Amino acid sequence: MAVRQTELRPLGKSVGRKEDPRFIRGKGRYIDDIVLPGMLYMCLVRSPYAHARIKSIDTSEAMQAPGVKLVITGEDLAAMNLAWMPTMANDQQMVLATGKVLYQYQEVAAVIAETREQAVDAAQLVYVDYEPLPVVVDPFKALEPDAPILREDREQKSNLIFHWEAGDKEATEELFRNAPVVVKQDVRFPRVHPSPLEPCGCIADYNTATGKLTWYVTSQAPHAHRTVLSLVSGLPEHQIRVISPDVGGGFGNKVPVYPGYVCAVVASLKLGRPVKWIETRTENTTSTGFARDYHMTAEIAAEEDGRVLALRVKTIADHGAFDAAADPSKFPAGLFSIVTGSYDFKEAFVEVDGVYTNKAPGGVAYRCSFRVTEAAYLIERVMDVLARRVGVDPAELRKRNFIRKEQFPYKSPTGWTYDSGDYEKTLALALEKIGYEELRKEQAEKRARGELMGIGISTFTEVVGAGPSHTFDIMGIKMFDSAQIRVHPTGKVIARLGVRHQGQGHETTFAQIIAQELGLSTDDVIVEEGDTDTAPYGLGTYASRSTPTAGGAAALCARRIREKAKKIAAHLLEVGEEDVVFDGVAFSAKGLASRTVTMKDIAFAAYTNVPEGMEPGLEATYYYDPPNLTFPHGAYIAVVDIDKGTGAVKVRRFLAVDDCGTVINPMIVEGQVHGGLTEGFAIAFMQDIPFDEDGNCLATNWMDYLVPTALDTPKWETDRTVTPSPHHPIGAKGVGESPNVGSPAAFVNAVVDALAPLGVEHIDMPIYPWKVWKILREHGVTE
Ligand code: MCN
Ligand code: CUN
Repeated sequence: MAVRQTELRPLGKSVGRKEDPRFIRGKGRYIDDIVLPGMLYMCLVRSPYAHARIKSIDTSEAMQAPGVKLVITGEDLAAMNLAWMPTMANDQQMVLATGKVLYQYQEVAAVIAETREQAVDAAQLVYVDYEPLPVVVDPFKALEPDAPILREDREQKSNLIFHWEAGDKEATEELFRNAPVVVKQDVRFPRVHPSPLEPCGCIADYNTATGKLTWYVTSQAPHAHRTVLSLVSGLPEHQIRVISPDVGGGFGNKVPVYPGYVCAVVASLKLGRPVKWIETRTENTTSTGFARDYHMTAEIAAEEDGRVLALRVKTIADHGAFDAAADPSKFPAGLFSIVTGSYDFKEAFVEVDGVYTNKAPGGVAYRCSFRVTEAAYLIERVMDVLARRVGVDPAELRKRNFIRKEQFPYKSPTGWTYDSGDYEKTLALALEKIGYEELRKEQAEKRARGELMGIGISTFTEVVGAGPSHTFDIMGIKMFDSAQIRVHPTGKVIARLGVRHQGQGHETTFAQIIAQELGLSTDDVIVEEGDTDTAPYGLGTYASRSTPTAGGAAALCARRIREKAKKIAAHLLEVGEEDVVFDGVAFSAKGLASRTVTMKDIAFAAYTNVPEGMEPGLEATYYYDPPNLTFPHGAYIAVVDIDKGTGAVKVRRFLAVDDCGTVINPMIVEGQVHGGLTEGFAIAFMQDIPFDEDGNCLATNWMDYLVPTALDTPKWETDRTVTPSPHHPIGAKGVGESPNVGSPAAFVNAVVDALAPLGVEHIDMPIYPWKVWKILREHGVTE
């Protein structure tokens, strides 16, 4: 149950969410709630073809339509040198198509009118003459020598974007040559989409008198967006104010800069009026940052008893028409090389080839921690393949191979330094709590009766919290984060952070950290994010980085305030600074517990009665560059029953034991886990964005692209272990993505386990009932 916001020492307590009253009462302020005087609306014209030459565009009829103020084409943007924009992955992307289109639903023209309806109607009157070109949908075919080269703007000899590798190839091969056991498995992580309830959108408001552009935008990274917009448009950065209001779910979808944003800005600059653009669901699903689409092959070399020696992974990554993946610059495949997971491999070698195809760009989104989701799914799936091959129980096999507690900080064969972990403890708790042995007995009895029951385990390791800035940057912008705290004379606090939450509860959890450090309650602290004119510079909220980075900044910033507070306390208590002690609630004179002052007394004195020579006021800013990433982990167990008649899989139980170090708010962490598990469940069983041969997108709305309802969703059981991060100021690790990273493998492992008696070794996601039904019939199983 939630704890009151007025409690002191709130860290680690389930304080009720400060943001909820406004959301529950419909008082949230999302982009589409904002209506400015004189505002115009924009609608985009999109390509029906996946690959086609643009012969001509006729905008004359649209220009004549009622209410229309402006129609923009790629040629218009080219005249302003804005037809292309840089992507976060060192590629460039068309804002509006010039010459040709490269994917279905690509942006071709923008129509701006007095009302949304007028803009939508007039967009139908933009006539584009296309000459269809051969389409490349399959990334393997895209790499064949006779494949058409898609990107004429780059000097490409093939559709390969990058080849990237990690680990020691020679040493890995050597271990494979002599290994008693080798298993190999092809694993596909389908193309999926974060699909937040609120699609993307913005309002660009250019003031012709002041030259200032206010840009309201659904943004997970407002400061980074401001810098990029300044660099692309040439507008001075202090004349751009980015406001990311309440965000109705991000899940990575709101990290990139989209063509619609740029068009709205151009339109406002040209017309001197505010221009609003809000996507439809179909536009969101078909054209904005998709996720995954990894075709992976993993091989494990092991001893007869299942102890692992080496891992070899080859991956084809389908990036679509532009490489717009939001990865740190030095990591074109994100942090995928964490693929050795929780296991003590001696060597590993990982290769990823990024490929262009005629699909929408994107690549990293949907609770992914920069491709860790793919990595965790792969290793957890293949560990099960190995377990089956060597005939060892999958829980036992994992225990045999875990990196042991004493090995931390652990250096992985692909170069990561894991900060801390206790994998055995977490798995032991999960096995105990779910009643693993009992379940295996039940399964044996059911198998004897011909019933299909499966148990799936995933003991994943996550890696979150980029910085440190020496290794991580996005487009050259170093990855650290920030907090600024101002204590008012009455002891009330406003804190501003460089990140931007989208539902994660920062207004509560970061208030808890600050209140804890200052001897206040959560109620005393307002946390504000998302306005670049007021918040200190930060890189934003994604990759579960907020707690590891801005959370650290908040704690250290509060400690900076406490340092000054201590000096003022000494002055008020009339003792030396070294004689002042802080017990989490009040400051007192050593040995004189009756003489105390609180932060409220100190705050008032900071503005009215500071010691001589001291600067008045009580505020601080802290830019925190973490020394390392944090490595949360978890042990997840799924129990499924399969209906032989329909192929339907019922998830009977699901237990998630997470370890994200020190927990700031257990209720919020549990909520994060529930949400992420529901997404992992959807990915495992119902989500996919397929294309036909002509590049037509076959999942364009929520009738085809499924989002689970409360009725579909299993009941989640959760628990936790706590292994603090040794380098984080309060020992916390991120958690937002863990459940999505860790759960798909548990679901799939459970289904494969249920079908193992039939000789099934792997099924690719999504596991639709028809897929299972087909497998059952192929193996002669009837009702
Ligand atoms: N927390 C905590 N104790 C910890 C770790 C985290 O109490 N040891 C709290 C944090 O303080 C924060 C929340 O849990 O309130 C999530 O924290 P963190 O793991 O740091 O992740 P971020 O805040 O950086 O959120 C990003 C993460 C990502 S990348 C996606 S995608 C995602 C997710 O969060 N998108 C979400 N959860 C989401 N939840 C909602 N409601 N909406 C989204 O769009
Ligand atoms: Cu990759 S989805 Mo989250 O990092 O915003």
